[in-house]
Parts: sequence; structure tokens; C-alpha cells
Amino acid sequence: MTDRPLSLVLVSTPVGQLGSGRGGGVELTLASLVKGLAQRGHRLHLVAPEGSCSPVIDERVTLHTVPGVDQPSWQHADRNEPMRIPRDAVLPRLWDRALELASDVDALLNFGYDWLPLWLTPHVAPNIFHLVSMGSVSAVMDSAVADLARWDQRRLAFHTRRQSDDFALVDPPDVVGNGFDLSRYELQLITDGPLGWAGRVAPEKGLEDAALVAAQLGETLRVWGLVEDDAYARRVESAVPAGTIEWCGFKPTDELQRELGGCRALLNTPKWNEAYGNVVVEALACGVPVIAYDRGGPGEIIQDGETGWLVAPDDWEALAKATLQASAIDRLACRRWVERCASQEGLAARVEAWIRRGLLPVNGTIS
Ligand code: HBI
Repeated sequence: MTDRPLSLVLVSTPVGQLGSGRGGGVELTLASLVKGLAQRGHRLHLVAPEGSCSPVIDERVTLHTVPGVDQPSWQHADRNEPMRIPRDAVLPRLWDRALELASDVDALLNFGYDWLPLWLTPHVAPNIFHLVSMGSVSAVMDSAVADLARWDQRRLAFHTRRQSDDFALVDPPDVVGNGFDLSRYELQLITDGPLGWAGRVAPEKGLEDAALVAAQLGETLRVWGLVEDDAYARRVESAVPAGTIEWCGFKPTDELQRELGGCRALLNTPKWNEAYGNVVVEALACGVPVIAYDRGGPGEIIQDGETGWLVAPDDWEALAKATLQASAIDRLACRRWVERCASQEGLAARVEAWIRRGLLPVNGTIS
């Protein structure tokens, strides 16, 4: 069983077409896994909203799209909000299609952070696995994850240990990290570049603290990312001297990595329990040390003193002090860490191992 290639159905997030950027970090993870699993010889069906594009052209990967209305994002919902399904919702249609395809595959792998697929799992014969993309943001989702963990926790995997700590689990978590196509990121060794910050411009990402650091150091902060919350962006900008922030906008990976790679350090200031921290790894892949709050995934990914510096969460003055030590970090070590721990190939191998473990028959009954 261990060497036969698997046939899998991968089900994308219902919050935006693949390739639109609206799916956030999960789009990067899904693209990387499709490539990595195909390279390992597995046969993949990818189910995604209409208008999605497949991350790879490969005869082992078949894209199936379904029409429908985006699922409201849990990220911007009050944590006690009930589960909502819009009329003509894409979410149930994604699962109609996925379950139609399920008859002749080994397993289904869900990338959506939603109640329906979690609830479905113990009720249907196909083996559904879930790569959970966020920490706790919703009470409804917290209990759906806890219920599934009690039924068979092997069906759940997380990006980091800290992310998994948000949920009521019954066993130690399956943590798979993340993985990137490193051929798209070029190592740059200059050490006198500007400070950078990258991510969705929204309150949970804490840009205001990075702006205060740049202002205190009398420097410009280059900011990449989609301005998701205009009012927030304006508040951040007006709290520091004019010109402190240079808005660089949302850039495709090849442009982002070229510009980001020229920074002497990336500041990372999460205000929420960031599940992983894709931009942290993208910076490290270009040799850029990351100076961050010791919070969530970034606090677990960054090796203090080796690939960056970690300071107490929300202590922006400590962040400013640590930024002065950015040059003490070896940029080659940043790249080496990513090659060792966050490559596309490594993620695919970890996900394959997780699924194979979950497919093994359990002795005794599943309560
Ligand atoms: N909200 N309902 C819902 N479903 C998702 O799959 C989802 C989301 N919000 C954000 C999100 N996925 C992705 O941006 C994650 O990468 C964070």
C-alpha cells in the first residue's frame, strides 16, 4: 500500500476562485500541493469555484469547476456568528462534485475552512481529510473541529503546533508545516536594503506596529499586499510621519520576491494566531531575515538568532531594537532553513504520509 500512487480529490476554498488571490494563503498551499503531489506520481482531481485556474498543466491533474456564490469568510465574521449558507452557494456544490468523484479515489483532501465538509466526514463512506488553514476564528468551527477530532483525529492536519493549540484535540496533532516552489524565489545577499512588511493590510496583521518601528528608526517601510481595509490603512498611515510607508501593492510572486529580496529585514507583526505565515517563508527564501512578534506560526517558524529575531508580542519598541540586529543574521541560513523545512517536495511528502496513516484500518471500533 505504501508505494502504490494515490488517487485524490482536492477541494479548494469556497471564498474565491483559485488564482484570484481572495483565497489568501490557502491558494498558495493548494497550488504547491497540487504540484508536489503530482510530481510524486499521484492522480489528482481538483474541485474549485468556476473561474479558477489550475496551478499546473499536468495530465495527472484534472480541474473540475462549479458555479456558485462565495462562502462568507469566517475571517471577518464575529466569532459567535452562526454558519451561513448563501442562496446558490458554491460550497455545497463543491461537495456535490467532490462526492460524485469520490467513488474511485483513495481520499478527499479539503482545503476549505468550513463547517459543511467537517460535518460530512463521519457521515459518508469516502475518506475525507482536512488541512485546517486558520487558527480559531469561529465558535461554530471550533466545535466542528473538536467533534471530528473525537471521531477520528487522523483526518485533521495543521500547519503549525501553535495553530493546533487553538483547538480541543484528543491526541497530539498532525502538523505538516507548509511548502513553496523554491525555484520561484531567488536568494539575494545585499544587507543595506530597506525594511519591508508584507501581507493583507487588515487589523489582524498589525501593520501599525511595523510603521511605528520604521518611524522610530527614521526609515521608510516598504509595504506589499492587498489593502483589504482602506480605513485601517489610512489610520496606520496618519499615525506616522508622511512618507514613512511606501505602498507597493499586491504583487505576483515573481515580482514580490524580487522586491522583497532586496530588503535588509522583514517585520512581521501578527495580532492574531496566524496559522503559518507564508510571507515569513517567502522572505526567508530570498535570504531576508524576519524580525517578528513571538506569536502564532511566525513565532514557531522563525529560529531566533538563526533566521531572524523574536520579541514579546505587541512590544514594538523591542521590535525596533531587534531590527538593529538584522545584520547579525546570516542570509544564507535563512534560505537553507526554507530548503530544509518548507519546500514543495517536503510538504507533499508530509501530506502523503499523513493521508496514508489516516487510511490505515484502526483496530477496534471508531467511537
Ligand atoms: N472562510 N468560510 C471560509 N472558508 C474558507 O475556506 C476560508 C475563509 N476565510 C479565509 C480563508 N479560507 C483563507 O484565506 C485562509 O487561507 C485563511
